[in-house]
This record gives sequence, structure tokens and C-alpha cells, in this order.
Amino acid sequence: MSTRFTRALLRLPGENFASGITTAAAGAPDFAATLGQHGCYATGLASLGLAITVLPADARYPDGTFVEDTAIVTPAAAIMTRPGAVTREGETAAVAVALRTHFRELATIESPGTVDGGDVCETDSEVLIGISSRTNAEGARQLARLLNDLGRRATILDIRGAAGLLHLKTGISYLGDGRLAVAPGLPPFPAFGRYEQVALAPEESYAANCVRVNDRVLVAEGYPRFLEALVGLGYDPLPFAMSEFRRQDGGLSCLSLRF
Ligand code: CIR
Repeated sequence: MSTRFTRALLRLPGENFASGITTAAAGAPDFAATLGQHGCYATGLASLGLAITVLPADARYPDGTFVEDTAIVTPAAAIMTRPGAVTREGETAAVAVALRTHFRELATIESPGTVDGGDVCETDSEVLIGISSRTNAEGARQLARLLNDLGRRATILDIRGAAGLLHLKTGISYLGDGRLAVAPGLPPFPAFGRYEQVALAPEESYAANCVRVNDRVLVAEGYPRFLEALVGLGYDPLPFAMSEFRRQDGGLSCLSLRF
């Protein structure tokens, strides 16, 4: 894995976290538990040596803690997205201010393009971009062009036919070392053939959203088969409780921007 992260940007969940968008029908999140899980996530990233910035919550944006959707951060540049849910559009402003302290220039996805960072999966050799209910074809094209300008190859995958996938990274994650974790139900995109695929069991699909950070793989707690598979491949997984974020359709990756 070539990219070594030294920083992470997070945003605290606000008291109205439960009024964000969700399809989960798993009951409302408990705010104290949400804060507790968020704190553990931040502490876990800090334990890996990353400098953590935690932005304050903003009551206008109950989904704001899912900060990954607001930007694409590559070693070369940061690109502000234009989130596909109208209620989330304004989330980018505070994140842009924070990223400007680390990146001289921020590119931006422009209307009518929309992109959610959850649809963007960076591997060592390319960036996979999902067209979903949040990222439209125009947004994907703009992002691909910006990445090409930075010397990155981009591959666009249309996941709109895949039931139950909010974002591309709801179903896949790059583990490093040429490996992709892949949940069942994704179309067999030719691009996946460029990777060794680690298939998740249907009952463990949620764990497909995991994050390689330096020498560890951050995973959702409670998915023993995937955990065992990772250990068998020589990884050192770091589990986090994610139950409250899952109630709001959130995965582990969306709680941070790593760079
Ligand atoms: C939403 O529907 O936008 C939020 N409730 C969840 C976003 C999760 N983002 C992600 O997995 N990248």
C-alpha cells in the first residue's frame, strides 16, 4: 500500500443525528451511544499515529458526521464534492475550510454534477467511481477528468442496478496489496478482475465497508468470518462498534477523511 496517512478529519455527530437520511428501519440511534462510538473511532485513528481534527457538529446538517461524502482527498490534491442529497449540499463548506489548511488548491465538482465521496474507491492503480442514486454520470465524469489531470486513472462503474447499495463503498473496499473486499450482490464488473477479491458472506455484507489505514484494516465489529479472512491474509484488523451509524445507513469509511 503506497499511501501512508498522517491525518484524519472527522466531524462530531450532532444532537439531531437521528433526523438524517436513512432507509435502515433499524430504530433511531441513541445519541450518547453515537457519541461514544464516534469517540472510539477517533481514538482508534489517533492510536495509529494520525493527527485528528474533529469539526464541531452543525445542526443544519444531521448527516454531517459522514464527512467522507464531502471530499475526495488524494496525496496530490483535495476535491470538494457536490453531495447528491439536497439536505447534504451545505456540508462541504466547513470541510473545505479545514482542508484549505493542508491543500493550497481545492478543486470542486460543479452543478449539475453530483458526487458523494462514498462512491469513490481509491486503489493503488486507479480510482473506482460509482454512479449511484447520489453520484450522477456528470459528477462521475467531472471527477474522472480531475483525477486524470492529477495523473490518476479513473474507472466509472454504474451500481444503480445493485439493490441495497447506497454507495460503491457500501459494497467494496480496497484492502491494499491488490485486494478488494467485495460484498455479494455487486455486478461482476470487469474492473474487479484486476484485483484479488475477498468475498464477504451475505450476512456480513455490512463489513465490506472497511478502511486500510497504514498497517491496519479498520473494520466494523461483529463480523467474525470477515475478520478471520483478514487475519488469514496477514492483516491486523482493528474493529469498531458501528451500530448507531448503521441505523443511519452509515459505514465505517464515511466517518473520516484520511490523508
Ligand atoms: C446519507 O444517507 O447520506 C447518510 N445517512 C449516510 C451516508 C453514509 N455515507 C457513506 O457511507 N459514505
